[in-house]
Amino acid sequence: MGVFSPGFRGRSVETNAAVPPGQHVTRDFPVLSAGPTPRVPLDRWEFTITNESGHKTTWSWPQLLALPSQTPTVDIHCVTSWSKLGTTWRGVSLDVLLEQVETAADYALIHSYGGYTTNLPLEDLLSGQAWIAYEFDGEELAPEHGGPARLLVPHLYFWKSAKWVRGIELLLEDEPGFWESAGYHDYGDPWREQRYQGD
Ligand SMILES: Nc1nc2c(c(=O)[nH]1)N[C@H]1C(S)=C(S)[C@@H](COP(=O)(O)O)O[C@H]1N2
Ligand SMILES: [Mo]
Repeated sequence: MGVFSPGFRGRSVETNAAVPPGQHVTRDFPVLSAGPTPRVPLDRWEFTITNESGHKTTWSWPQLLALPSQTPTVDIHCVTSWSKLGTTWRGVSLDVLLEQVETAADYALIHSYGGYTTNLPLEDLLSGQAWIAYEFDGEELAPEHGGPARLLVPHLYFWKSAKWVRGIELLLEDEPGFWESAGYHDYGDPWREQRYQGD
């Protein structure tokens, strides 16, 4: 991050340098959902990690909120070409959740309420790179943006940040999710412009 004079913020060379190739900065927060917004009452909400042997570790809503949280400020990059810089969230690091799970898996398939899925290597969920986020900009996460809780994995294109997250399936072999099965890139690194299969 460079140093900005206020009048130039948003147009400066420094700002453009912070955006991956083919992306433009927006100040809006567009909503991109492949289907209707699922509504899950908090007393029935749960989040489950299933390991490769089928063993399940489940957190209720109060159990999730009782875990130590972090407030990452990160840039997000949608494959449709908008990037939003400096977004602030609150959530539980996947390091905290996965610490409670025994696994030798290399891959993760994320499942959402409503049926959306997306895949990524397990290591991309670790080392301070991913959160189960339940606040955006100091407010509870709005339903259209994935509330009550979504995955936040900002170093990959934003389709990997599954809204209305309900669980993670740990797998020995990679399995494509919803957009990955429809021709989008298996990994989706915005800095390498991995938008589609073959990029
Ligand atoms: N469950 C679910 N998660 C999802 C999606 C979706 O359709 N369903 N869309 C993805 C895509 S393509 C993007 S760009 C972001 C959009 O998040 P937003 O609507 O909060 O901007 O959510 C991702 N997570
Ligand atoms: Mo997207």
